[in-house]
Amino acid sequence: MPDQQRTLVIVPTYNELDSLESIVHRIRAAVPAADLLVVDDASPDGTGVLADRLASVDPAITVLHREGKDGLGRAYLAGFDHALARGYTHIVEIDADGSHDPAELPAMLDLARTADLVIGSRWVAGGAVRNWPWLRQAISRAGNAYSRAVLRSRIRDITAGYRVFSANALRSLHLDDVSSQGYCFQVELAWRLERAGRTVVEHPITFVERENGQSKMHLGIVLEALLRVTVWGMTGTPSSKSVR
Ligand SMILES: Nc1nc2c(ncn2[C@@H]2O[C@H](COP(=O)(O)OP(=O)(O)O)[C@@H](O)[C@H]2O)c(=O)[nH]1
Ligand SMILES: [Mg+2]
Repeated sequence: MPDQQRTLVIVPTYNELDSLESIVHRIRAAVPAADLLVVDDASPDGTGVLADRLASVDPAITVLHREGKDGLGRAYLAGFDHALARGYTHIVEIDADGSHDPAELPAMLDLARTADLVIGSRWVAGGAVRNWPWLRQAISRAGNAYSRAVLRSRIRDITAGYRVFSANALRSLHLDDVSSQGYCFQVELAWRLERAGRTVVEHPITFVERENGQSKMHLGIVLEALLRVTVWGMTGTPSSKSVR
């Protein structure tokens, strides 16, 4: 990792008790100079308690406890506020369930030296998915194809949740205006940056389906994305006015 980068890796959690310790150790091993923020939404299974225990023995780890389950987008927005207030230059999004291999992070952070957003992408050459149910693959492929067409985007994996943002790019977005709550949040941020002429690059990854715990994906999340993307495509908003 380049010396001038100060990186915060944000790990959102909701009921990830059986995954958290492993992913935290893998992240720390892959990017030892990076700090790590767990954003837990009061997981009933005690994930937040485990996160506190991990933080108590590693000063690089901090835990943000939120009052209850409030969606992935809002968890990340809280994490971004934390990162930007503390002067990090690069902010990483990564799932807690092991689907995103932290070993890709040095390469992604290297790309982030000259990009505003680096997406760990399943749907570019060299990218892949492993053990993902066909329905999830179909939703992802269809969602990306629809977004590309309706939003006139060039991004192949605009819903991906494995990312590096430059702090400058996040600052340029008016994060208070971000309306999406669920996974559509990922589409909104990437599209706003792309429309503003920011550099968005995709780095091929192999996405591996979780071995422990349950997915939080549900029909409402898909419908939110479908509705919002359709409206954005028709109205042209969220407008580039929202990006400095
Ligand atoms: N803090 C928080 N994390 C969430 C929430 N919803 C999902 N996550 C986390 O977001 C990541 C991706 O969720 P996951 O259920 O694996 O989604 P999938 O990979 O699309 O099936 C995991 O680390 C989850 O624990 C939420 O409402 N709050
Ligand atoms: Mg998952």
